[in-house]
Amino acid sequence: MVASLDLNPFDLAVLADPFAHHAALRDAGPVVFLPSIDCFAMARHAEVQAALTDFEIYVSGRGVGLADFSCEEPWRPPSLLLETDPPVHDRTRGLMNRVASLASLRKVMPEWQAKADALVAGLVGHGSFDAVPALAEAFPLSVFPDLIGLREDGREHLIPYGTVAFNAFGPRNALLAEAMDRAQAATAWVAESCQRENLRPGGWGAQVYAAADRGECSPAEAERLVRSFLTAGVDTTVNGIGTAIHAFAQFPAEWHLLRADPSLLKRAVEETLRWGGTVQTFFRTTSRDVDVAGQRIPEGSKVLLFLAAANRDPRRWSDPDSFDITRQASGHVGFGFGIHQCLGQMVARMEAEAVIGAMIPRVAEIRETALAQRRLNNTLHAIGTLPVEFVPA
Ligand code: 4MI
Repeated sequence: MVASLDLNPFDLAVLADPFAHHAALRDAGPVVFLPSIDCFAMARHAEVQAALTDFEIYVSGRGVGLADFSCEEPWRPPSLLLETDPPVHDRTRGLMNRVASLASLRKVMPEWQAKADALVAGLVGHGSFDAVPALAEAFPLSVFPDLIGLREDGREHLIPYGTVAFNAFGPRNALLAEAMDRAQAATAWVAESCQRENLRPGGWGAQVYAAADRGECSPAEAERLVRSFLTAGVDTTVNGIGTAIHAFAQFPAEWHLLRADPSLLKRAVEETLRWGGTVQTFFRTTSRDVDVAGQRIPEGSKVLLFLAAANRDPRRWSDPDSFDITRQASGHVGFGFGIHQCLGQMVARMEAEAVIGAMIPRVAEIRETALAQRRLNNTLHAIGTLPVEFVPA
């Protein structure tokens, strides 16, 4: 018998403090049933990683949110990466891997670092400010749209669009309804921005259309693949960077350690990915009956994978709730695992390294001047405001 747990992961109180509920989820068993949403769930690192690895049983093509696309209408045409299984997934992913190359990122890194340096320099010693708009949003918005080659006007729509998309993986609750109401103009802007004529030559968007010209996908597929960049690439890094700054504000000893040894930067970024839990959860759907640790999950079940709980599973990590930049955090599932593992992970790491790297020589102390506030979201552990002061070095 699979243990049942009386917990609704999309209750506002749970979304406000998800980590408080993870131990109960992990301790209930390798698999638990959540009657509140009629889904199975896994929250231990070993089982989450195994499910993400087994893409044939735990499929994505029926949606990676609560809705089962085999019987419910998706809120938008499904992603050709995230919500698609092999063989189509492997073709689209291969094409996108070639576009989102490390070589093209290395080329822009000096420019990104200069932008981060200037942004941080302008915030140091100016008293209290909200690090969410001033840094966590400002930096990604200053580099990512240019990388894709988006038009200049309307880039402010990217964040509300992401908010809808990540809420839409959950139930049709008030969070989703409110995000939808706010994002009508954003949805139209994103749709237009994915069209070939609106993408600058040389950007990643134009390169997806170049792949279509070579016959690697159709023009209609190219349009939808560009949409993946716009959906996945902004809200995630905004909240990841916000969470990283918040982590260092809460753990000043780690900030001092990083300043004393900047060679820890990459390790520190990886630890923020493990500890932070920006992407809390994703679903899969079982393509057939499956036994997990002797417990049966029937075909067609939605399985909620708690990535953030896996990343703090004491069965896998020692002292998992402590933010420790010297630990070996690789092996976390913050970017997922297996064939769907984050396509943009190097972009995300490079953005975080640029911002934190800019802060290291300039910011002696990160002081929280008021309590940070969350922006509740069905998928993201999002930060709404982060009032801080950067004490100059
Ligand atoms: C993991 S976040 C994410 C990834 C991909 C897409 C959206 C969100 C997409 O639209 O392909």
